[in-house]
Amino acid sequence: SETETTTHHASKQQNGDSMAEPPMTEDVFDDTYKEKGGPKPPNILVWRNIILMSFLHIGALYGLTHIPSASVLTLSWTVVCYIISGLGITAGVHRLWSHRSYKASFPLRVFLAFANSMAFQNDIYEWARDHRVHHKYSETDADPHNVKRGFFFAHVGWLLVRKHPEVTAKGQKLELSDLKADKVVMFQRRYYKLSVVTTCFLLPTLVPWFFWGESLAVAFLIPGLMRYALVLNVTWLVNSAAHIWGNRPYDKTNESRENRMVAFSAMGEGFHNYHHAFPFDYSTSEFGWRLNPTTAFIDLMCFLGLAKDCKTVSSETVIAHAKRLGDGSYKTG
Ligand code: ST9
Ligand code: ZN
Ligand code: ZN
Repeated sequence: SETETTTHHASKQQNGDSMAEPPMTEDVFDDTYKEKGGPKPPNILVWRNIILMSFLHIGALYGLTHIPSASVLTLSWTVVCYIISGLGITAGVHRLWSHRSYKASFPLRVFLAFANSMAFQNDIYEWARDHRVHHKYSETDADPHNVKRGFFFAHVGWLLVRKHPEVTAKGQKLELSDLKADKVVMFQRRYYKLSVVTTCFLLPTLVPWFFWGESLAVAFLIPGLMRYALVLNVTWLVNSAAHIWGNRPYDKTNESRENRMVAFSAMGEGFHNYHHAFPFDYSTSEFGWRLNPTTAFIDLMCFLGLAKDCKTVSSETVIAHAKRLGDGSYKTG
C-alpha cells in the first residue's frame, strides 16, 4: 500500500502541483472496520420508491414496443441522450466528484452537472457521499449496496428500502468539504428537482417533437423513459454484476470484478476490480481508450484545456499489486 501512495503522489508531482492540496483518501478501503455482531435490522420497504420504479420500468418496456414507429432522428437523439447522461455519471459524479481523479474547469463542471441531472440518479453530493462509503466500507453493513445481500439488493433493492444505520453513521464521518466547496455541486443540489424535470424528461421529449415532428408519446417513451431506465440499469450493473461475475486480477480480497460486458455498456466503468484497487485513476482501467469512451472524453477535455491533472498508476505498481493480491489471472505484456 505504501508504494501505491507514493506513485499517487509522484504522478501528481509530475503534474506540478503536488502540494496544492492533500490527496483524496475518503475512497480508500478501511480494513479496520468490523461489523457489529447480532441480528441484522429488518428491511423497511419504501413503497413510494417501489411504485415509482415499477411504473418507470413498465413505461420503459412499453417504450420498447414503440421503437419501430420512431423516426431515425429520434433513435439517434436517444443515443445522444444516453451518452450525455452517461457522461454525467462516469466522467462527472464518479471520476471527478466522487474520486477527484482529475480536475475540471468551471464550464466543464457546469456541463457535467447538467448531464448528471439528465441521468437523475440523486444529486451529485448525495451520489458521491454514498459512493465514497461504498469504497471505504465495501461489502459490509456500511456499504449502501452491499453485494453480500444479493444481486437484487445491490442492483436496485437498496433504493427501495431504508438504509442500514451503519451507512449513515459511517457516511457522516466522511470528509465531504471538497463537495461543499464546489458551487456547481451545491447549485445542482439546491435546484435538483427542477433540473431533473427539465433535463431528464422535458428536454429529451421536446427536442424530437419540436425539431422533427415526432409524436409527443414516442418522444416521451423512448429518449425519455426508456433511455433513463437503461442508463439506470447499466449503472446498477456495476454494483451487481461487476461485484459478482468476472476475474479479480488485481485484488482478490474484495468482491469487485473485471466485467467486459459491463465495461462496454457503462462507457468504461466495468474494470471494477482495477477501480477498487486504484480508485484515484481517472481511467478506471489500465487499458486507455479500450472499451472506455469516458477516458477518451476526459482526454479530449484535457486537449481542449478544460480538464487537467489526470491521475494514473505506473505499470510497475499495478503489476506488483496484482502479484501480491490478485487471483492469478493477471496477464503481463
Ligand atoms: C440511483 C443511484 O440510481 C445509483 C448509484 C449507483 C452507483 C454505482 C457506482 C458504480 C461506479 C460508477 C459506474 C457508472 C456507470 C454509468 C453508466 C452510464 C451509461 N452518508 O437516503 P436517505 C443521512 S438513484 C451520510 O433518505 P433513508 C443524510 O443526513 C435513482 N449521511 O435515507 C440524509 O439526509 P440528506 C433515483 C447519510 O431514509 C438522511 O440520512 N433515485 C448517508 O434510509 C436521509 O437519507 C431514487 O430512486 C450517507 N451515505 O432512505 C431515490 N445516507 O440527504 C432513492 C443518508 O438530506 N433514494 N444519510 O443529507 C431514496 O429514496 C432513499 O435514499 C432511500 C433510503 C429510500 C433509498
Ligand atoms: Zn464497487
Ligand atoms: Zn468508484
